[in-house]
Amino acid sequence: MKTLRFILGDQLNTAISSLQKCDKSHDIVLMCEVWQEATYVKHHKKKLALIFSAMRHFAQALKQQQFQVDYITLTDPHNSGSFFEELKRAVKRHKPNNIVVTFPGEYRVWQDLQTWADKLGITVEVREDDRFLCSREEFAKWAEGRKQLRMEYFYRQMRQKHHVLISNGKPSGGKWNYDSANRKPPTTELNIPPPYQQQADKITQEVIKLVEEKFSDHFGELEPFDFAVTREQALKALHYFIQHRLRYFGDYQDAMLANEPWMFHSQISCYLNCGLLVPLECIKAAEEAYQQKQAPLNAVEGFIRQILGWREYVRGIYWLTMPEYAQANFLQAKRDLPEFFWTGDTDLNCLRQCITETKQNAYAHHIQRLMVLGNFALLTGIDPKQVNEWYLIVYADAYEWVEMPNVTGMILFADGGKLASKPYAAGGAYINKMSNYCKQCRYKVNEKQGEQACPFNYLYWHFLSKNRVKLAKNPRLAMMYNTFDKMNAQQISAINSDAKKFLRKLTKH
Ligand code: FAD
Ligand code: DLZ
Ligand code: SF4
Repeated sequence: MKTLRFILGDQLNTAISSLQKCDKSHDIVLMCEVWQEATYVKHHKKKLALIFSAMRHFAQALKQQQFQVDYITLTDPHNSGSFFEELKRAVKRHKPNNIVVTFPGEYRVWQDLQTWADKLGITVEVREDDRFLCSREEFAKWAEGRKQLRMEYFYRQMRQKHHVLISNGKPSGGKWNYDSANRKPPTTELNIPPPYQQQADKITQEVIKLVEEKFSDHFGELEPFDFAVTREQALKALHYFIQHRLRYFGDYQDAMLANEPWMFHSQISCYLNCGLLVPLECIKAAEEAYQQKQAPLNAVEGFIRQILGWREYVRGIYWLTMPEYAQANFLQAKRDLPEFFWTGDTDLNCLRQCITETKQNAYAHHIQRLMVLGNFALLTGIDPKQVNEWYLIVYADAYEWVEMPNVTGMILFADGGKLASKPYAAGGAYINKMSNYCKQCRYKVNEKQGEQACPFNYLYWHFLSKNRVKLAKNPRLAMMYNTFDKMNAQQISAINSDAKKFLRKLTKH
């Protein structure tokens, strides 16, 4: 019996289900760099370098463990450019009895995969994606019959199931969620440790050259490239975070400072999402730090909630709602994405800062993605398809299963409230409170009207007013609509005229 085990580029872990019970003397592990995956959107150059380098290092590690690996590079003259065609060629070469693959991360690959068995005339066994703690079936069962799906209740169930931060059957410290303790504004005196950096070895240098040559028209800066590319390095990055940053993760989770792209965040999403790390080891490492009194509960719970709660929850929502989710546009947003999302060339300093860092690092932390970039896309009514594509391109951790619920559900409220109970809309005051961006901006955050006024201020009220029919019934927005209704005619007319002027210019960009 000979099995062909197909490992996709985001399944880079020897514990992955498709490698279980591998017969090293007969089975072949297939991995392939394919043009279709590298270009279905024009991924950030750093993301391409990360995936190709991590794939090549993983193949090398498998070979060292005596797996028989068939690795197809992008420049292999026979490379056909797609998963299916490469699989077909591999079947011809190896004549396996069957194929084993782990369930893929994206719907488009799943659709394709379902045709492989018939087209090849060979059994394709699809195994559970064990890079996650909650299976699609388990999530669907949890969601069944619920009027509303809310992350908080899902998260509590996951805490109990995996016995994380639970003592005597109760949540550690007495509360499930310490989010309210995690909103400290930043100060410039913060002593933020430098990020984890990994020097590029020979394999990575080759990949950097490849990306430079073949993908020069893709978004973003390729160098300096200092990502971890092996499991050992990714574990080092995780432990570096636990040791140096976790203790302040909670306090400054929502804070933003110019030229401090990482603040106290972990930078592990790109490793988790390509399989170099698995969620439970990250959660357990943080829990251990709490038990050893190396980090306070608000930090540890906050970090664990992101992985055990949000990460699993958004994946659950994705598989529960696809393919319809990809079409969602509850607010009928239609505006084209402004050109400056690609260049950073805008005089709104908060946007310029976040886009420039995104270009440099293929990274922005959560609040930058949510409350600056996302908030702007929401308030200006940008087409969800274009916003989704942008987020999928620009971040090294972006795969549709995680990117889409965050964009369609969390920032754009395009799913009508399936994922979030209200739109995350905010005026300039929020950005000013949580960052130092406004100090360097040509706009004045405290001004509400006119040429100098911060655009977020009037865009916020314009958004609420424009979408009144769809949003006014939301109890969490009642207070804001009350405030709006107390404004006088002059104020409302100024909001409309400033917003219209700004939006007209934005469209012309
Ligand atoms: P930390 O802040 O240190 O958090 C720890 C971990 O928690 C992350 O590594 C990540 O795995 C997980 N996590 C945190 N928030 C979320 C979330 N909302 N959804 C899922 N996982 C979460 N995350 C991605 O991994 N890929 C994406 O493509 C992606 N797109 C996003 C788009 C938008 C509009 C928004 C608002 C958020 C998006 N996120 C995405 C979630 C989050 O911003 C990133 O996971 C986080 O910024 C990664 O940086 P970090 O590893 O330093 O995270
Ligand atoms: C993201 C990515 C890229 C850029 N390239 C490849 C590749 O060449 N070969 C591969 O196996 N996987 C790649 N990936 C990851 C896949 O896109 C990912 O496995 C699917 O999106 C399913 O989640
Ligand atoms: Fe952004 Fe407004 Fe602050 Fe300028 S003033 S940085 S546009 S929030």
